[in-house]
Amino acid sequence: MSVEVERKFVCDADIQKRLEGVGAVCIGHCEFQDRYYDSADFHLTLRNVWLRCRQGSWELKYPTVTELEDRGEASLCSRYVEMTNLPQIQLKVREIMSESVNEQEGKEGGCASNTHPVHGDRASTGATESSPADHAWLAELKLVCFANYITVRRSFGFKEEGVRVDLDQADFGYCVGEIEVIVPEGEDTQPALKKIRNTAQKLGLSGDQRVQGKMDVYLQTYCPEHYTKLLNAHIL
Ligand code: V4E
Repeated sequence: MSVEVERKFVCDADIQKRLEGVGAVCIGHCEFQDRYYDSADFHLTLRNVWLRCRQGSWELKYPTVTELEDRGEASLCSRYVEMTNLPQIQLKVREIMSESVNEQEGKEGGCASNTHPVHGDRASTGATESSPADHAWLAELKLVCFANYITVRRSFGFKEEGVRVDLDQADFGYCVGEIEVIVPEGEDTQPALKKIRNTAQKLGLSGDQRVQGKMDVYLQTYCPEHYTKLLNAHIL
């Protein structure tokens, strides 16, 4: 497992020029669809746990212990564990879903009682693309797709090893940049935070306010009740 340390930033019209001006090189251009899953009462996301399927590959993200303990730079940088091994993801999700099952029983969900509205007319579970067996665990845990969007991403690399900048354009009309460094789980994240600070400085990113991610804007637009709950819980 690895930890993604990242800082989001507002993308302006000349960001690509500025990136090239500080020696960044375009290392790729891709498009991907993300489907995020949760229970009807948002058991996972209200615990800051994000389960998604990106182009058929599963990922689970949750904050590192340090992220939870030390919110010092949290408004600018975030540190999330990234799990990509499906059996491990299933184990972790089962564990989280089994926590306080009784406590959650009968509570109302943020968007709807048993399904979430999904942007556009795309499949709400994503189950159409794989065999039903692949999705049996989702059905068993009553997990449904609550967010579904496509991102067009341009990625830039620096000579300084390990720093990457992604410029994302989501299909619901939001653009955001991210400076990120991947750190093996358990390693100190301070050097990564420093690299991100240096890169931000070189790019002239002076803002000290937290920048909304794609999910913030998606939920604000398509699932405002749940968005408010996440804001109130200081998850977004
Ligand atoms: C972790 C998280 C969410 C899941 C989406 O994470 P994000 O890194 O924003 O998405 P994306 O598409 O850029 O994925 P990548 O390709 O980098 O893996 S949605 C909300 N969170 C929590 C969160 C937070 N509280 N603060 C910040 C700055 N980011 C994420």
